[in-house]
Amino acid sequence: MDLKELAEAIISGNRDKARALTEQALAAKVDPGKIINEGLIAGMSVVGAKFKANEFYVPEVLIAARAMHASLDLLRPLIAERGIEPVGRVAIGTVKGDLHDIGKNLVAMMLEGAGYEVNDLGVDVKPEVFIEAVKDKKAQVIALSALLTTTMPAMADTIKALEQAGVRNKVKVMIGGAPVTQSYADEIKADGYAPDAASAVDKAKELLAA
Ligand code: B1M
Repeated sequence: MDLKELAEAIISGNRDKARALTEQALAAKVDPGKIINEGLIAGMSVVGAKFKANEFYVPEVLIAARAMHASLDLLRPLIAERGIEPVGRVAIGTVKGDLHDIGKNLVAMMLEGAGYEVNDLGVDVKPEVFIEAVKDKKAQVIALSALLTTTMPAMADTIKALEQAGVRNKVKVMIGGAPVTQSYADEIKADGYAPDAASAVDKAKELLAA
């Protein structure tokens, strides 16, 4: 079965079509891993590229992600049942003191669309919660978002707390958010910085390959 139509439904944000095509593919006994790769990930990577190129804006990405989730909701139980391994495990959150979550949610959606298992820890996340995600949930990448210059230091605090908990070498730390820069990432010894949601997917891939 050709999954291009599913990818197209996701790109155009057609939730009902994405759900119906996923049901059809499952009825035709197409492997859920293949549906994810050739339908969901293929679609969301086009969305990411268009977002980077300013051809898509936040609303289009949100609508595409909604269609992607409609399909993923049908596939999730089968993924768990068949033990299909995710591309990687990411724990994401907006740092302590910061309540902005629109950008963080976009990054989470793009990562999910790229095949990552994403543990969204929410907003105002204390360093201890990130430590738990590494210890208990085996997160391989910690993704920190901050939108305020006053909460950027919480990124450095989180990295220090990971060091003090003895888990810094078990995880890659990626940071982002409007006031965050590559030079700030270098300063606080984060492993990577991404300027936008699509680049965050590339950066996670790069960090896990390293
Ligand atoms: Co706030 N706010 N806000 N706010 N707010 C800003 C950030 C601000 C720039 C507005 C301004 O003054 N011009 C300013 C910060 C100034 C500064 O620090 N220099 C500000 C302020 C001051 C505040 C309050 C302190 C206001 C007050 O109460 N006096 C307060 C703080 C509350 C708190 O957090 N403790 C506050 C509150 C709020 C609302 C609750 C009203 C609301 C948030 C709603 C929500 O998120 N659910 C809000 C909003 C909406 C904004 C603006 C208008 C928009 C932010 C946004 O969602 N952008 C913002 C001004 C602006 O940016 N125009 C502003 C869209 C989003 C898609 O972009 O989040 O940058 P962004 O995410 C991008 C990239 O940055 C990147 O990818 C995303 C997509 O490409 N990215 C990552 C983000 N995280 C990443 C992580 C990664 C990688 C990439 O890897 C881990």
